[in-house]
Amino acid sequence: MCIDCGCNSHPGSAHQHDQHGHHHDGGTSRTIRIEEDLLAKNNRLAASNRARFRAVKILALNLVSSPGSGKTSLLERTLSDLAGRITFAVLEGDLQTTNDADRIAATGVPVKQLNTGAGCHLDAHMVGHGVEAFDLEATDILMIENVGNLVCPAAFDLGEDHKIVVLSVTEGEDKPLKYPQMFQAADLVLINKIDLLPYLQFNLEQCKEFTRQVNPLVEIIELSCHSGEGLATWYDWLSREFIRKRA
Ligand SMILES: Nc1nc2c(ncn2[C@@H]2O[C@H](COP(=O)(O)OP(=O)(O)O)[C@@H](O)[C@H]2O)c(=O)[nH]1
Ligand SMILES: [Mg+2]
Repeated sequence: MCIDCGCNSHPGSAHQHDQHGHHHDGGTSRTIRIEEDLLAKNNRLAASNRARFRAVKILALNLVSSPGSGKTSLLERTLSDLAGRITFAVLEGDLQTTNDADRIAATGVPVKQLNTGAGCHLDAHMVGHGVEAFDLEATDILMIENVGNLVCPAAFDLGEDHKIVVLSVTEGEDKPLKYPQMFQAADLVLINKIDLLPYLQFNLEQCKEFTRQVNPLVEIIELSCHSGEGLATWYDWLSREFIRKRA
């Protein structure tokens, strides 16, 4: 934990607190050391999660985004539409409440809420314990909905196969440029809420261009959880990655 602000994030030696409105004076080698230890510990636990998921051939996906981009909506749609074809388990990360877990439970899929209190991201330790609630042998895909923000979850490996950014069209097309670490860490970007495009000034092509500027290899799927447009492409991606993992 950072001894200055009590935040569990800010890994690495390039320690900046700008997003919290304060800064370090450069003499905080102890802070940096603690963070390095924390990250190293997280990476060890993530490797252990990954080995566990590999042993039972689970595809593990880490959904990251700003709050409200539609992560839980996407899960609700996906779990219902693919029911009977793919077996899911879901970990729900939020600071407080079991609201999202309750929404997922309504689909009949096993779910566990992880409340981080003041923490701005899930870590590998929480995920390792969280999955103890599930029958992993009977699970095909583990969905992890991370805490909503485009900063901290980028740096914390949970043992997932892929990070997936959900970006909604109401957030503005420049977010990949403003939060490049998150978009660089992702293998897939889902641009959600395209049903709202007629009402917005959102430049979809420019958003995709900005995304590829920071991550040339990333895949991009445009969709709407409400209208259902684009969901078939997302399901194809899921099936492809699941088959790949099983092989
Ligand atoms: N118009 C529209 N609204 C959506 C779509 N997906 C989600 N929403 C709405 O966006 C809000 C936040 O969704 P939620 O799934 O809770 O976002 P999360 O915080 O990322 O989990 C809710 O009011 C949803 O109904 C979509 O495709 N189109
Ligand atoms: Mg949610």
